[in-house]
Amino acid sequence: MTLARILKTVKLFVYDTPEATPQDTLPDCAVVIDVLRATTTIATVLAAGAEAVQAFSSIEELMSVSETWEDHRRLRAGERGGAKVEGCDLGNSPLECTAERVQGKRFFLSTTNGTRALQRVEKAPIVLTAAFVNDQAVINYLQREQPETVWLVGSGWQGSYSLEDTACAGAVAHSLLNGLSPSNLDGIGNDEVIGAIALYSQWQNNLLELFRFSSHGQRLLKLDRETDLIYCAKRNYLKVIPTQTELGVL
Ligand code: 3SL
Repeated sequence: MTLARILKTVKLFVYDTPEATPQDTLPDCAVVIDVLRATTTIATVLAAGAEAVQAFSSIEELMSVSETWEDHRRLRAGERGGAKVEGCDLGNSPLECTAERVQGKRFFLSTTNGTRALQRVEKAPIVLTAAFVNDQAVINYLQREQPETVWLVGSGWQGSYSLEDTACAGAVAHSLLNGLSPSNLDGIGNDEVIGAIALYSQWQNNLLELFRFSSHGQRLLKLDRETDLIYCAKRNYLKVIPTQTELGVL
């Protein structure tokens, strides 16, 4: 008798925007990425001790659901076009989410693209969020749990591609597949995986520079948010793995 290890191989797909994801199927695990800045903020808020993050694509819905929470137990964060939405306590800067501010609170969040991307895959059995600040924690989770099909979904900007989200997808794919080699072919679900790994490999030691080139990085620089870019470029800074339960809504 010959005995061998069963090697489960992950099948990875990268979708640069939520709109690019297939409509008729879902993966075992969807990882939503919005490096600038929604998923960086989500990881920061949870690491700082918020009770949960509840994400909404519409501000109106955020306002009406959060209304039922007492004032001292909630924070409302709303962003459109990079700026804070009137009537909210916060915009979408992770740097504003200190432990003193968020600890024990429910964090109601609506952003231009990130929360829309979450909504797109909310019915997947496992939904996680990733950014560079918590990339290693998410990679460790995927290596440990070994879901068979994984989608890495960039949030993009209003339907178009965002460099920083695809680079982060590339970081996760690079670790899970151990770089690109012919022995990894089984794990590559679509060509975007190869493109994302190539992008990440080119910029992995200079993420801040990449953010400065990106259209959303430039938008944030115009809004004087350079310190946000610097923070979002930190690698493996937080150990948190945001999942459906902690995200609250999904
Ligand atoms: O689009 C989004 O979801 C936001 O993260 C954009 S911003 O960085 O807050 O401007």
